[in-house]
Amino acid sequence: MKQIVTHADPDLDAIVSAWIAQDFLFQAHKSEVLFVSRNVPEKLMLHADCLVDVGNTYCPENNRFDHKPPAFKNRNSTCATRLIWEYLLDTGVAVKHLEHLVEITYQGDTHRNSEALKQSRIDGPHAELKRLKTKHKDTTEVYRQMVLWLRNYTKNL
Ligand SMILES: [Mn+2]
Repeated sequence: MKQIVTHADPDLDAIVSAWIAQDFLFQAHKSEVLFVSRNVPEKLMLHADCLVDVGNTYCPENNRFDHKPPAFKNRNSTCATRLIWEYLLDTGVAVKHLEHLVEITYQGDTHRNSEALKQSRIDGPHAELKRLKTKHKDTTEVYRQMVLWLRNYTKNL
């Protein structure tokens, strides 16, 4: 069982990057996602199979995908979703079709603005995550339903 770690109260960047790790990085394995406080316990830092949007480390060959300092001087220069997506593209995994999702996730995570982001907040992934968080208290359930939604959203792209 592969263990993917991200942060508690996950935003779209944490959720999409964890989902990409499950469905594309570890597609041949069973995997689970753990949501931990921002100060990730040392043991998990060292032994998790993948860290996304936590850990302050960018080391793709070791499956560490965070964009916050000191990994990147400016946390808004990229996002966890973009980092794991670019790594998979570089290693020949078929993820090109996720480009639009990656772009709006990046824009939302780094306080950018665009028509595409506005639309996402109306009826796209940002809206869906907000809806699920209002409906469910349990993060694991929010994540589980968001994964189903993302698979459907991206299957015809
Ligand atoms: Mn992020």
